[in-house]
Amino acid sequence: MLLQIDKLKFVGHFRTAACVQASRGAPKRIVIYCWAQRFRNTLTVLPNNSMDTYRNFIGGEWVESTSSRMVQNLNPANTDDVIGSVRQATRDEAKRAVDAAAEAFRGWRATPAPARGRIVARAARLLEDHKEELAQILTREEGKTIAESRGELQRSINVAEFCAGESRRMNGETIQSELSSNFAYTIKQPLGVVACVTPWNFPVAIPVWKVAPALVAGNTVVFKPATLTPATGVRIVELFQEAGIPPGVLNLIIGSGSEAGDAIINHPAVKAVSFTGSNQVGIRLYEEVSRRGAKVQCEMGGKNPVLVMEDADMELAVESTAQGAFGSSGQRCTATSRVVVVNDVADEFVERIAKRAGSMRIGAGNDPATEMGPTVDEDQFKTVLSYIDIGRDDGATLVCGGSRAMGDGLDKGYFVNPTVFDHVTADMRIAREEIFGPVLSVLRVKDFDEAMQVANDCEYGLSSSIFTTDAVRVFRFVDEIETGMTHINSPTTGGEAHIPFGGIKGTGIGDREQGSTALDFYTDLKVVYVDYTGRKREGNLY
Ligand code: UN1
Repeated sequence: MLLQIDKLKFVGHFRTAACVQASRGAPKRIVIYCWAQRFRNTLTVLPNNSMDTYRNFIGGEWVESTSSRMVQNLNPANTDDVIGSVRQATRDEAKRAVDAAAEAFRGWRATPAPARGRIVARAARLLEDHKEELAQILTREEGKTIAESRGELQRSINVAEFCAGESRRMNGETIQSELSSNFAYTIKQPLGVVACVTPWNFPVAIPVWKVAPALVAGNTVVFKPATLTPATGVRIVELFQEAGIPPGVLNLIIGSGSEAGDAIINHPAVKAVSFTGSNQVGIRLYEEVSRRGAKVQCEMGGKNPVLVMEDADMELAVESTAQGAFGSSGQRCTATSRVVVVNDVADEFVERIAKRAGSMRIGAGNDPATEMGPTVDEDQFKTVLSYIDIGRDDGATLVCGGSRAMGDGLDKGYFVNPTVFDHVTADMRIAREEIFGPVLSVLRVKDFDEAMQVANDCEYGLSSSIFTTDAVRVFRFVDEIETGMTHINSPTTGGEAHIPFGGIKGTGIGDREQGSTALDFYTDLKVVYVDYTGRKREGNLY
């Protein structure tokens, strides 16, 4: 990983080489600093034993955890590549982070929103300046392709820019009264300390789309990234620090959900928790946090259907479905996991999607030729393979994939072949449960009505898509599909920074994230009645 020299502090001086100390503490890297008459050059050398041990950021200080519980941060494309190690933060450290955030709240709340927004705008610039560096880290620790990582970085920059702009639009309403010389208005106020608990699959974009609006709204934040992706989490916080976030306003705790996470979400000073992750964790978190009256926003699983009608542009339907199902190795809550296709075109669709899946270039994400990277870790890898077994056992027809991907350079990573099952029925587990891997289920139906019924027969409601050229069907689909977001003739994945994101049914709890709704979750609405008659009220106002 290439480090920039301005991030490092020299501890010696000499013409050819210097030991440097990482600005955040213990010796970590050796930089050889070459100087010659005509040029200056910096090289970064990472000795084998010089892995990062990620630190927590509490009250403006980078502090090493005292915990003895360590986990390694591995490259899922090659587990010999140990990126760093994580000491799982203790309950006490988590509590200290919340206390620091609580202490910083008064000052941050009093900072005008546009001034808060300016810091977030600076963070957006820094994300842009470090886009390639962060994309490389993302690919190395999460596995997605470098093109996907760059896309995620761009989306994060867009979100930060959008939120910075929102700081100048924290407007309320002025409302006419039933009484003369009276009116009412509303103001948006910050909540206090909020916790942002984020998953590994979008380890830059999701933290940014939670932390940026939380800060703009005037809250102080404790951010807990997934322990599988600590390096990106640390880098994001470093950039916000560099952007000028005051001490205590943004804190980082890297640790397990059961210990550090539990301590954060149950701390009485935490007024709101924004969570993205599995239903299993999200529902438990919701029960606990809402019980003590704090706000909760959960963005959870998906089982997103694509409908393919007989009048679809087949090439477009196949390409878009492959993109949605196998992009990010299917590890997106908006990934396509079901195709509901009418019988007339089912054979053709299955043949073409299987061919496309079989031709995908699988490999390490940092190879620009790679189309699909690995699954994120051993657990996820095993889960995906076990769902493939379940599909087979339940009687679905395996059309392609269905196994670990083997071959040159793949044996040290968690690669799964893109998999397509045909003749899946709505009662099968692979049609109902979120797999979070490159596994696509094809469900055949007789017509549009049956397609709608099958598509909606699902506990989740995040995203969906239809491929048709019939405008009547498009609008019936939009009307009837039970998902929070839907796409016409395009993949189920993706979203834009200035557009609300989220699902219904079992997918989402609480306000929508991003876009015009981004600040709703992070603010309380106060209503102010103003009476400027100067007299005792005569009329009846109930
Ligand atoms: C996207 O697919 O556009 O965890 C982003 C997830 C979602 C974010 C996905 N909350 O996959």
